[in-house]
Amino acid sequence: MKIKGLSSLLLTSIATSAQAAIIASTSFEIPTGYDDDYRDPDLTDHVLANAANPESNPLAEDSSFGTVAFTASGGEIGFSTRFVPTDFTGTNGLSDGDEIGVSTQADDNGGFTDGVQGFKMEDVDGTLITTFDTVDLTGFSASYLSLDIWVNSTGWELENSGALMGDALKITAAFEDLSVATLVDTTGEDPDDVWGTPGAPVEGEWTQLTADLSGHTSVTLAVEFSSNAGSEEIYLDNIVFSDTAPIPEPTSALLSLIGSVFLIRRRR
Ligand SMILES: [Ca+2]
Ligand SMILES: [Ca+2]
Ligand SMILES: [Ca+2]
Repeated sequence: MKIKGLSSLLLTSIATSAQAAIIASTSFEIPTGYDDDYRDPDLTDHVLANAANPESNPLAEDSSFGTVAFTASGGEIGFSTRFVPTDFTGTNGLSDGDEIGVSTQADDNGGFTDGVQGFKMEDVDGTLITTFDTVDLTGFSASYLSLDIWVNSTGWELENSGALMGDALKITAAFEDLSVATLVDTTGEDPDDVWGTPGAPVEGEWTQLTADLSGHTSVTLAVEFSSNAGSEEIYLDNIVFSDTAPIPEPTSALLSLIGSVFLIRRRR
């Protein structure tokens, strides 16, 4: 698999047309959302199954709730989630109860940017990879991705426990020719140093991320997250594939351009 250079995807202009056509989207409003722990004793590399299991023993804390897979429905695209162990998985993984999947939890993120649900990952003790349905871009002369992301303001580690793999967030777009564009990769860096401008941290608030997908006939979005603490959490919401470039809010400044990716401060 070759890695496509971001320079080939430069966004050259921001259209002002109001006639945007939505090609595909999800706001995570259709799947069942939870504000609860998901538990899975399987520490091996595997695709996760949805859970809606009340405690069998109140003392055992063995309840498990989570929508980590979804078949496209109600106008929202589907997704699946895979757990991959890392050198800091130990005996934990998702067995210790982690809030992952479609979430109704709005107390720490100040509410979602669209509707009342989003998608959460935290305390994975390994790597979670959520892959969305491949979107057919055939017939669209231009196409763009927009997604909203909230990353907690916490002590993201470049190395966990000294010499173990660091916390990392990667967002990628895979195309019909098997090329892959990396939209965000915090490996070896603090999220505040990857996003935004110096002195303008983006942790602890919603950020809109957009990318130009024009010229491609299909795209598969994936979000990959490695972390090992409850405070290391992210939320996603309002993922939209459109034929028209997203228009920044009037008060928003263009904070940075990383290849094809605009990062726009979102003001709620
Ligand atoms: Ca939503
Ligand atoms: Ca865990
Ligand atoms: Ca960590």
